[in-house]
Amino acid sequence: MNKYLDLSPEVAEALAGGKPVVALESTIISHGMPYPQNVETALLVEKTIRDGGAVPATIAIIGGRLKAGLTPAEIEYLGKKGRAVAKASRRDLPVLVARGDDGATTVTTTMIIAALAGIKVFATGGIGGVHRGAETTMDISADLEELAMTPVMVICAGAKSILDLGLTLEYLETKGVPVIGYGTEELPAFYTRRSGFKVDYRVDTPEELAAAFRAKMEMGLRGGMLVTNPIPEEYSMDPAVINAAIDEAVAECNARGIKGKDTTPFLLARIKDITGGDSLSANIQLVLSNARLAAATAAALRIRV
Ligand code: PSU
Ligand code: MN
Repeated sequence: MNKYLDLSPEVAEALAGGKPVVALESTIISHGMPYPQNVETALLVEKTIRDGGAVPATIAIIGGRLKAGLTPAEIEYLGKKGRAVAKASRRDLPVLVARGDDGATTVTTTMIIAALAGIKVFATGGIGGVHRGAETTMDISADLEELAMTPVMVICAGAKSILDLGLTLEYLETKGVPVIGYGTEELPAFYTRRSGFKVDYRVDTPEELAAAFRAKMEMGLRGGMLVTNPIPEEYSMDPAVINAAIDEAVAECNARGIKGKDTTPFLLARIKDITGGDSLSANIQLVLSNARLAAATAAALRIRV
């Protein structure tokens, strides 16, 4: 095992016994939601995965150690510290680890640590992508490069239209990342089920997701797979309301000159404030829905289909 990696006893036992395991990220806890809803949601997501017959492995960097599987006290610690925890992407790992610091893992670093641990399925809310205006800012999330190179299936609810969804899909196509719609032909836009953009393939069962991912691995094709699972209808938001909030948040971000790694956390927090918390409850529900699908898919991946 990698000398920088610590598996919790529960995760170590599950992996050794070939039980299904689902990775979870921690930036969604520290930077993606306010305290205490972030901690409540993280624990509820873990419970949902256990109820689905899999073992949750929440991933973070604590005291310079790469952790797969956190205790409730560690989740509380990250949630309370919130945005004071470093948001750790690929480029941040060397210094954070060498210094013995804490880091909240993004989709990128959660994929890296999941792969080191041997975990194949990862559930989250939304991924990073190509930002609006990237043709001048060059702000493209490292999440897309990680999907191109690291063998983990990421189950999300699509991407928020804080991003340029069309360019994000073009980038993923160039990098050879399959974009699958779960039960849909259309890329979901996180808070809403529709975006106007098509996914590469529609898949309707966890078994089909597992079979496609297994085929990719067995052919030796580098990289992961992106599964986009639309928010359950009953929790989806009014597109006019959410898109107005997103446009306002993006305009404010540009006006304030916010850049780099601060952009996404700023936008997420502003959208939540502008929508008066409605977006937070939609966010929580879509993460739970992704956790259910991930547990079923991790289970299907163990069985030959
Ligand atoms: N998008 C969301 N919610 C999130 C994130 C993105 O809708 O919580 C977080 C994830 O951790 C993702 C990261 O990997 O932000 C992307 O940050 P950036 O855009 O700086 O790459
Ligand atoms: Mn960026």
